Amino acid sequence: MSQTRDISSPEYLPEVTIVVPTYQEVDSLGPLLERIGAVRAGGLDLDVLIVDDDSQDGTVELIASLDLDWVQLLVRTEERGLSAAVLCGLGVARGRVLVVMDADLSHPPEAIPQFAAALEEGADFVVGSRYVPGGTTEDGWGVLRWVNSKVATYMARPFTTVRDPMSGFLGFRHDTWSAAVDLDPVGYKIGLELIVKCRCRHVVEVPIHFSTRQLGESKLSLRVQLQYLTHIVRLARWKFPGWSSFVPFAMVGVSGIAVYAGLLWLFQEWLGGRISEDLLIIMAIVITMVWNFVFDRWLAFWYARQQSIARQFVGFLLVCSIPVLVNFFVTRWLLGDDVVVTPAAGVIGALVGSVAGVVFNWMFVRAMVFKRPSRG
Ligand SMILES: Nc1nc2c(ncn2[C@@H]2O[C@H](COP(=O)(O)OP(=O)(O)OP(=O)(O)O)[C@@H](O)[C@H]2O)c(=O)[nH]1
Ligand SMILES: [Mg+2]
Repeated sequence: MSQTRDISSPEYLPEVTIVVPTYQEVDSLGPLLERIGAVRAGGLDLDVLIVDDDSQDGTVELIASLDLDWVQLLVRTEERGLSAAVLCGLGVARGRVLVVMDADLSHPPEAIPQFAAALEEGADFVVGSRYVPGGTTEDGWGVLRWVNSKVATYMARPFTTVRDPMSGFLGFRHDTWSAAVDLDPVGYKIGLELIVKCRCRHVVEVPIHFSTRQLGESKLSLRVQLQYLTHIVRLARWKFPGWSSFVPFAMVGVSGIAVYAGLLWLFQEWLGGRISEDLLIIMAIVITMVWNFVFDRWLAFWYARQQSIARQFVGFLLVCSIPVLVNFFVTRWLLGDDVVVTPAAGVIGALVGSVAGVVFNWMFVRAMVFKRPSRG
């Protein structure tokens, strides 16, 4: 198979291209390529694309000295970052099947023929998995890392039922990758991004033994882990745009009730008797509206942040004025008739206003104030 082809010819297309992102992995690359070489010798037509972020640790020299015609090194000097390096590699990879794996010998290359077979049998995407029967991790994982991995996995649940969505050992057909839309990975978890954005339905998990890195240093910093949260939020906004907007909207609404009741109470304590009750309620309402506007714009209507804030604010005030009026009169009635005392009056007033307003506000604010920019 691989031996009979002229792999330097531009017409040559390997069956599998393995993309290996590296940053200071010179110690691992030799043993890794040896093991991949054995898989290749076993009959799998493959080439390897190493995407190195200018490690300057002898990687370039090592690859040159090994002189393997099925290994290509791409050095990126402009930027750094795992996901970007992987995307860069995938962009030039030519295999019919694409595999992504770490360089640090955590992922067994011997599993790659199984990846190819699963894709052949109809899988859209293959994940080398620690958490399916037969999959294992090495002893000695600290509790912290284990908890970290579990929490991250649960956070990925709304997007995929894959047991090990954090895995960096991935396989998919070239055409699946070509169909990806809006790829925008931050940080580390390119697998999750690809499963979601390539709209993969049939994901197969191949059990692997995940070895703890023996050589070189981990690049998994706290910053990278925090980026995962940003990534999850972005994915949610992409996959569930309605809910990702409504849930923060409702939460901001609830927070507004607390702010309103608190302000009303505070103003009564400070200013009660010195200014009219109406003015007091109006002050609390205005501040609460500013609060809701700021947080709604930030969290619920993130996509409209490029638009004019002044126009949005005026629109917001107009749309919200109806539930606000309900709020105002209910609070005034409760306070005026001494039916209940603050802060209960504030809470009840705001609750009635909110219930009246939440659906109304949601529909009109979305349609008239924070308009979605058209795609493309
Ligand atoms: N090109 C490139 N590769 C990176 C970058 N950060 C990490 N890598 C590579 O991505 C793979 C995974 O990184 P690791 O540091 O092993 O991350 P991990 O597997 O989550 O953590 P440990 O195994 O504990 O170190 C390795 O092959 C790294 O060399 C980067 O910024 N650029
Ligand atoms: Mg690793």
